[in-house]
Amino acid sequence: MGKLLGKLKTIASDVGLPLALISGLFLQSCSESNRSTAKTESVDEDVAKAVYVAPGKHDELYSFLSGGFNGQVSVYGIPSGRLLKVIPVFSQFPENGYGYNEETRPMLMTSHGFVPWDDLHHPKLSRAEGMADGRWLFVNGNNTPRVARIDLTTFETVEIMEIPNSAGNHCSPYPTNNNEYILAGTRFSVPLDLAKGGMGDASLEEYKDKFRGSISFIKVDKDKGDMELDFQVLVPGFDYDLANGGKGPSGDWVFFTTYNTEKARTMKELGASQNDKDYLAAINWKLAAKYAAEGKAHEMPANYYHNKLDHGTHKATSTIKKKVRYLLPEECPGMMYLLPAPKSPHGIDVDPTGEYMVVNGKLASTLPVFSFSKMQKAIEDKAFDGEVNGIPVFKYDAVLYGEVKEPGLGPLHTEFDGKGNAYSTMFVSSEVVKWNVKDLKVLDRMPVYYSPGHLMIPGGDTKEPYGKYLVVMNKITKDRYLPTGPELVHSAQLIDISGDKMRMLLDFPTLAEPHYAQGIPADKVAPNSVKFFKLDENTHPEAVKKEADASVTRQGKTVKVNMTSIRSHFVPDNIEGVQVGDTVIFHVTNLEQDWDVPHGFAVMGADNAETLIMPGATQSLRWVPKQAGVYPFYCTDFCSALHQEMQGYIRVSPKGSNVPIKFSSGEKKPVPPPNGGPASAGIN
Ligand SMILES: [Cu+2]
Repeated sequence: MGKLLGKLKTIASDVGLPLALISGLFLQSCSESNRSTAKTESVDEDVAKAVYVAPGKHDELYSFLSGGFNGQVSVYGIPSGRLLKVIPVFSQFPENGYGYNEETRPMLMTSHGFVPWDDLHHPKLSRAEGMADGRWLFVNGNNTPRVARIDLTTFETVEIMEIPNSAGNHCSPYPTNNNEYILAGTRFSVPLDLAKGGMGDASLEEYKDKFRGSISFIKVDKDKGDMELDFQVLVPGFDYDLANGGKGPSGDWVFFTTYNTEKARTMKELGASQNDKDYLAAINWKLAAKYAAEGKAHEMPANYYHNKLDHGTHKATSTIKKKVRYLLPEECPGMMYLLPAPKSPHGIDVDPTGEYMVVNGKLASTLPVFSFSKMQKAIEDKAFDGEVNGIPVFKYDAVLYGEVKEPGLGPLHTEFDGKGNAYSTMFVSSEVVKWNVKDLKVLDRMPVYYSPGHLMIPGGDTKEPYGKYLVVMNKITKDRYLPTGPELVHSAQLIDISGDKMRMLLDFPTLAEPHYAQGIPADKVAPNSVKFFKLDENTHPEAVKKEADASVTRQGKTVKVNMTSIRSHFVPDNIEGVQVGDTVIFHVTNLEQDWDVPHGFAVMGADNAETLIMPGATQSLRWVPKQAGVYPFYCTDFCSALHQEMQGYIRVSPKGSNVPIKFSSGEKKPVPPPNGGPASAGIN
């Protein structure tokens, strides 16, 4: 390692650190084959037992991995690494019709129109007293700035809020210890037009004067989880990377890493790596909230969407917000400070005691650990080294607890095991490094495959980590799996951290590119799982609660089909009177009151995805037939032995024809028993 670091430093002094980073990757790929052999030897044979979850048994923990560019969250069982669910958040999802059907399309509305994609980076579990409570999962949309809430009783996205005055909502979403606020910071600074609202038009040459960042304070309803953008803090025009909340003594504070304090606007790769130190920004969120409540906040015009899924109707509605309040740090003394932090920091992680703030500088050779109590003292002593936009900058030594020396190359992110140890990912040297928070000594290293970004210890960002496992999310998987063309699957690795030395347990492939993850013991989530929606609580205006009430009605050029589904038929299943160019809306209510019996609905030629209707719910599919004919529709989700028979026909006649609306579904009579078994009631 010393040799590699020396090599990197030599290159770094000649050609600049960003190039050194790339060189680091090169060195890594050169030594891949050696590394692979060494690693195989160090995996002990009985690790299989540690991850084996027998058929019929459940995993110990849930883990929620961000999907990165697929806009989804994937849920894996730990320790098995089994994929349990994919939750679409910012992406349309053909599997269940999310973002395609009429009920969920409003979820993806933004001030830019319908945006059915995003780059989802960081999941964060809701909290009670600084501990994950398993109620909700908050996630960010990095590209079109949004924050979403997933309800963990249904594993559905129930709320999405667009964030105004933000571009690249990367530094997001971080809950305070009782979800008082979810904090969301901008990645890119942009010119803000405070008079007209939103992004202004400015020359890029004016970056240094006109561009600003924003940190959004989103209030969360204690009982229902509903979000509301309370106010923003307009911060200097840097780039904001990650955030983390304090705990215990530092519980009133949130910390944000910044890069590009140079305010470079071009070739940022080089331009944003000139300063020896960037900043860790510290905001006292309680004081900010107090300032906002006491009238220090200004108001500016805004235009952003807030989309919510109603529990009873299972329908989303969009509200457009036209104002946002903001605070200026220069007007709010004591609210915000800057700590000098080595070059381009990524992760900021506060240890379980709330005293130590670890900053992972991607281009730094040491890992600085700041002290919260020293920071408090430095405020008292006014140990400042100038200011930026009226925000005091601390003297480095006044707030530094110490540095971990030669931790590895390219430190990215740190989590804690609750036993006084920290674990950091080293992107360039592809390893996880364990070190002691008190004496800052490196205790152990584990090579991983390859280029790890974030790692996750379940509860590792809370005040009491569940320090048994560590999941590391790797960016590159060369040679770990069967090749699949130019692109290989991304990968997570599960490491046992219960002993003194780390033990590699398992590789498991992941969907898209996970950035961060959260983990929680299964017993905090599983008991609250919804098994089906109660039909009598379904308040969807188009719901049909019994087959006798099914109907087909025409209103002008729209034909509304209010249909039911139950194993193994639709009512009605014969429909006539539709014409080419009509808009047909199928409102399908699933009458089942049983766990795990959704029915799907798809019709030939529809340019939309199917919709998958959960038991007790109503979902709607819009279809515009373009040619005359008789079109089959059917259930897409296997539901019973007679699933193939769960189908119907809809007749489409030429425009202007005089075929009247007609619908039926036959009469009930016994279904002939298979092999002479007992008959059951059915329809033919
Ligand atoms: Cu079915």
